Order: sequence, then structure tokens, then C-alpha cells
Amino acid sequence: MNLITATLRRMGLAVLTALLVISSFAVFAPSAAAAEYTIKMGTDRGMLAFEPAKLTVKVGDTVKFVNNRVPPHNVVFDSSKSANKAVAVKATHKQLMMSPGQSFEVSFADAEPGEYPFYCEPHRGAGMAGKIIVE
Ligand SMILES: [Cu+2]
Repeated sequence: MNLITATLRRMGLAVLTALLVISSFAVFAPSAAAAEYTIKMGTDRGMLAFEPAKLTVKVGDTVKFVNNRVPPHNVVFDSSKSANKAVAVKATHKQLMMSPGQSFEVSFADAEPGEYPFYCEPHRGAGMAGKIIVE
């Protein structure tokens, strides 16, 4: 009888510990998880455009630029027209991406809210431009 009680008590402790561990995860998980968005460079139909060309994100989010069709592409943020010049300079990826699937990420972790317009250097004349709005 004693043995059963002891076993039950031990099991109860294990369950309690597990619950504590699970609940602590819930407590420490960030309330609003940062999101990751994707912008394709060159549309699926082969147009010289970013897809989407306009994207609204929140401070803390990440935007992944993925090279898609009709490369080469790059991304230059217009620092003179951006909400924060330093963020625009840091986010700029001048190096041309030659093959589909190549990518790089831009973090808006400590970005000032506002607009961040960008364009693709080789296709700027063709209107390959976009804008990220940080809220
Ligand atoms: Cu381009």
C-alpha cells in the first residue's frame, strides 16, 4: 500500500513538473511573435517587378528577398526617402543575385516606423521598385 502511495506521489510530482515547464514556456514566449515575410524578385510570370511590391510589417519583423525570375536583381533602399537612413543603408543589398532561389534577409528589429522605398538597380528604368511600410 505504501509503495503504491509513494509511486502515485512521484507520478504526481512528475506531472506537476511537466506542467510547470510547459507553463513557463507560455509565460516567456513573446506575446506578439515576429513574422517573416517574403518578397519575390521578379514575378512568377516573368515580369520585372517585386512581388508583393508593397508590404506592411511591424517593428521586429523580417523580410526575406528571394531571387525569382528574370535575374539579375538587387535591392537598393532609397536612404534619402526612407524613415531611417541607417536602416535603409543596412538593408541595401547591392550585390547582384544571378540565380533563382538566392536570398537575403532584412531585419526590421530596431527600425523606425515609416516608409522604406527600394528598387532593383538593373531594372529601375523598367519600374522594378517597391516599398516596405514599418508600423
Ligand atoms: Cu531586377
